[in-house]
Amino acid sequence: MQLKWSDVTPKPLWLNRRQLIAGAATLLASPALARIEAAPSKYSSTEEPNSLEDISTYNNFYEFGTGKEDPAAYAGKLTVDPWSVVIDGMVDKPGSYDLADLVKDQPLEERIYRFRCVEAWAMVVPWIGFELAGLLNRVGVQPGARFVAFETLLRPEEMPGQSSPFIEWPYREGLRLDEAMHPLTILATGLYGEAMPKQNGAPIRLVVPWKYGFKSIKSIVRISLVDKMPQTTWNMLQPNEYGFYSNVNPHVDHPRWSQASERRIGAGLFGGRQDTLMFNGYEAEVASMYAGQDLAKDY
Ligand SMILES: Nc1nc2c(c(=O)[nH]1)N[C@H]1C(S)=C(S)[C@@H](COP(=O)(O)O)O[C@H]1N2
Ligand SMILES: [Mo]
Repeated sequence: MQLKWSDVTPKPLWLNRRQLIAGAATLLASPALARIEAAPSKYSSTEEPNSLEDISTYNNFYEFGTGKEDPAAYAGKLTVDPWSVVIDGMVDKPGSYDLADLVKDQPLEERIYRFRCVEAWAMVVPWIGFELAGLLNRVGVQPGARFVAFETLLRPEEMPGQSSPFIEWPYREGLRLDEAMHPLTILATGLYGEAMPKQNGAPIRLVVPWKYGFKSIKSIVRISLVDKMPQTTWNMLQPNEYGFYSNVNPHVDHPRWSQASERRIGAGLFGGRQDTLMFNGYEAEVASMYAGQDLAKDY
């Protein structure tokens, strides 16, 4: 049985969210707002999500510019249908998969996750997605694979930011295999019960809630199972500031600013700074993966 959002959410909250959605609907790229039915997840945070407006107008997506408002302004041009994802490297069933085939049979859930950018702001987002592990199990990970590498679309005609040589395109990211297989790691195809807004990484993006936001790569076109730690965009740019792991850690500062606290976007009058939690609040679930590692060294 598929549960609906309204079956599991107290009504006032639900109405409130629906009103927010109605108010911000014009921000969404897709003209046909077909609601996605997704079961709620036991992994969800109990925090109230940010508004759809906050989530879709304050973004980092350097393919569309470096300003927080650039993605909402310029991502509309991106063609997201058709879309395919190449899965290659150390897998039993490599290939170029049409997005619909890739998502088919993967149990979609709504997962409300805290999201923490390395720039020390945070949001709470109601993602729609499925576990990356489900997909990796379907394509069959071979024994020698130790890492998963991801790449974003390279299409400068539709992504004006890619004409800037500041980043060596395409944007890339990577996870260790155990991180990729962790049940908190999802591929998201929507948020707030709708298809993913383009500025948030349509049609499919990674979400790794215990890591800084830049690990959550958008508009993915390639997933490769590899035996060596892959290169990642921010590490290539500034290795002393952005490591491979990039776990949210209030005790390890960025060289140019503190990571001990964060600003909740849209918190308004009641907001302000709050203390950052170890692993962004997911310590109980993920800390054991890093037992024995010096996280000041493996930042
Ligand atoms: N391809 C791509 N993915 C990306 C980025 C980017 O510039 N390009 N920015 C990252 C950063 S720094 C953050 S904080 C998050 C922002 O996600 P959001 O805009 O959905 O909040 O996306 C990440 N994924
Ligand atoms: Mo970020």
